[in-house]
Amino acid sequence: MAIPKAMRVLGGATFLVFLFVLVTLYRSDPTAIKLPTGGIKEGILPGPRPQGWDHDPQLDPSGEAPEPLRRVNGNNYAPDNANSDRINATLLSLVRNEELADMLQSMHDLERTWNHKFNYPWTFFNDVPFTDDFKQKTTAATNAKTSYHTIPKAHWDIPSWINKDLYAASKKALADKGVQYSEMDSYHQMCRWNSGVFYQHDALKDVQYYWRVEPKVHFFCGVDYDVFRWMQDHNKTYGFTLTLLDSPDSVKSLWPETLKFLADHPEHEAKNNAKGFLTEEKEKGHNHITGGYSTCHFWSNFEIADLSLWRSKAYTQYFEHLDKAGGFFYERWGDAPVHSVAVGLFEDKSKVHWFRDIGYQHIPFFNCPNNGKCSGCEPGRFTDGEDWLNSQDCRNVWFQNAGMD
Ligand SMILES: Nc1nc2c(ncn2[C@@H]2O[C@H](COP(=O)(O)OP(=O)(O)OP(=O)(O)O)[C@@H](O)[C@H]2O)c(=O)[nH]1
Ligand SMILES: [Mg+2]
Repeated sequence: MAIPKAMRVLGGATFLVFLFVLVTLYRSDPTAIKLPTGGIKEGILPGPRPQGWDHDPQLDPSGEAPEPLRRVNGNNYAPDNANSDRINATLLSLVRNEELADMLQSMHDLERTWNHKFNYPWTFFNDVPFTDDFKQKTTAATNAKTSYHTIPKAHWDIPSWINKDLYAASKKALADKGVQYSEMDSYHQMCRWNSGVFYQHDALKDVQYYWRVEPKVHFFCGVDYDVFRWMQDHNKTYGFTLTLLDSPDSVKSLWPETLKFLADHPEHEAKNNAKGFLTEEKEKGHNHITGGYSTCHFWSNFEIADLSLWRSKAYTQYFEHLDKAGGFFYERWGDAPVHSVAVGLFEDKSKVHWFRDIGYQHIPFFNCPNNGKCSGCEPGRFTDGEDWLNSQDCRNVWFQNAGMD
């Protein structure tokens, strides 16, 4: 039976529309996620959501970071390949001998999800020598090279210009205000070392990129591209997974000191900076205590960065200024707010990247993508702690100021 012409035309047009929709869907970039907007929908996840979000962006299906992506091909990333495609980069851990079991747990997760493919070396630091047991067991946990370094006293000790009486009085005052770890000398020393000293160690003098890994963290998602090469190929200098609020009392004078530094060195402020991330009031009252700092910071227990950032003139002078001001001891400045303020001011914000595809947990917060390569975490769950912890999420402030790249 012959089909009438009108029907044939209609059928052809329907087919063309169908083809167009199919091609559009196929070509759309799954990583180009829009910032969720709208009112808070009850019952999606517990706890208060960041202002302006109706759901966590990690609930949206996501894929890998944008091309180009360097992948394993034959033996190009084999551990003993002297001409491998690895670049000058390392996994880096400051850790105590007593944290061996927790370190092995972090290593197993990162090796399983990523590093058994790419075999980047592990570089371990400690303020005392590593035990043989620590060395043997961590070496056995990877096929990649491992190296172990004791931090020189000059890098770790409390600097000579710190006034001991003032420091003792400050520790007590901060502890009375409930600032966590403020009475532990080692915590202050660790924060100072992670802020501006670690890259001065000889072991890192020829290294360009590092991925900081703490004991007792989790990685949930298979990642099939060379993350360091990705940073280099995409002109990124700083990568993060989570951003949070900090205790304002721990950084009371960080922003005022930063403003003093900027007044002397206006040339260091980047044109396309992310100052709004640092100054928008996210939590009522914080900016009043801190003299204008939101306390939003990249949570630096996860940090993938280019060491040229910290070796730059801007950061070298900035760290020197902060170190002399003494707030690593008279307050409890963390390396997270110090690095974040520097990145937010001195770096072009387009060089900062949110690794949405790296599933990560440091108690009590998660970065958990909605992605078939992840297991062991719940997409879009920000914390498994108490509900109020959801309000500590600063990602929306970053996304609003710099986008989701
Ligand atoms: N060798 C050594 N490592 C330290 C010292 N203090 C801290 N670290 C390491 O520095 C990193 C950060 O210390 P944490 O105690 O985890 O600090 P935090 O992440 O702010 O605190 P938590 O929320 O309790 O994990 C970890 O990798 C520790 O193993 C120290 O005195 N010596
Ligand atoms: Mg920790």
